[in-house]
Amino acid sequence: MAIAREAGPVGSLHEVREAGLDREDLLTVYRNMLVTRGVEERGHILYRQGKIPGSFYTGRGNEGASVGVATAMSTEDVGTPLHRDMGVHITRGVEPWRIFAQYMGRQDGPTHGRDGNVHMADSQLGLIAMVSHLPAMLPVATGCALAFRIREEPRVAVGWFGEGASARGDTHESMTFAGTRKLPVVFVCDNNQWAYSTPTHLEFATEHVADRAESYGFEGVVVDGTDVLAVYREAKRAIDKARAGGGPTLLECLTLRMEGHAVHDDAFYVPKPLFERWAENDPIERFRTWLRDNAGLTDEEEDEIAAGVKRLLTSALERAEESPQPDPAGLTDGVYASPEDLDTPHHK
Ligand SMILES: Cc1ncc(C[n+]2csc(CCOP(=O)(O)OP(=O)(O)O)c2C)c(N)n1
Ligand SMILES: [Mg+2]
Repeated sequence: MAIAREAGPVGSLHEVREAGLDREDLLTVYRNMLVTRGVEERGHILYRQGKIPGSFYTGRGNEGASVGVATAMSTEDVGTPLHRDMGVHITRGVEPWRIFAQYMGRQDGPTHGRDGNVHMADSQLGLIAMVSHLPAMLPVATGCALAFRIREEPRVAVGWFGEGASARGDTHESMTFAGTRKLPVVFVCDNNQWAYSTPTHLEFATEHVADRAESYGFEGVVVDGTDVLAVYREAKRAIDKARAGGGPTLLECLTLRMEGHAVHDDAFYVPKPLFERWAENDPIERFRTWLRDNAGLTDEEEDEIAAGVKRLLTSALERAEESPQPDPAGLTDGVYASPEDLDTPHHK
């Protein structure tokens, strides 16, 4: 039996306005979702053209969850998005040409060619780059929240993790620590029902990952991750609560990973009917229909937005292709912190 609160869908435009989004914001959310998918689709083509070294990951099916949470964050908040969360980078303002440059290991990617694929983030935009070890970014997000508390800054940290990574000790340690200190952190679980080829019933024995929150002393919420507005509403509540001193929330966004773990994996182990069922809940299609039914989205507006996204991505690809390979002479630049970098302001 579920312990976490199971959040319902968002109904009317009125309800969305109450949650803080006007019509212009809604169109921006829609556009960000299209850009997110477009970046990954074009990235896939680059991969097939042999232009991307290493592997290639996408978050297809997770656009509503990633864009929804990032839309609820304030500029001064920080986040640690993972490999399914391209929508966070896009919503925070990372320009697509820099993402393509990153994919291809070029100088103008956020890591300047030092790391590959989605191991990137722009710290100027409040994002901290992921490392492979999952969920190693949860202690980092929790540490950010502790720093905000010590410095008395009204900021919130958002830490993402997959449902598979919820089995690791770092998840437990982060949540115990954040719960006991009531830190301003929101834990977002991208529950896409698979951890590589392992299904959820072999990952955890509760109904929801968010059911665990109560035992850490904070609220757990499960939301349909294909409903961008419901995700936004729940993320906003959790972030506002954390900022006001109410402590952490564990927000679980339920989706299905609509592709293989990465490009090398054809996901033969996922039952076909499951894909067919979740394809009917495509987050972009779902939101497009909602906008038409509830916010008067017209054919002209839709065409204009789609054409704008197409132009953006085409010019982004051209610009990224012009970005040079990094100079081998500077291989270790920016890889190791200097003593000055480590001398953070609150230690002075
Ligand atoms: C500590 C650790 N063990 C194993 C891996 C290899 N690995 C990378 S992704 C992945 C599956 C993770 O599943 P989940 O947390 O559900 O995230 P998803 O990929 O489904 O978004 C595994 C096992 C890793 N990166 N880190
Ligand atoms: Mg998973």
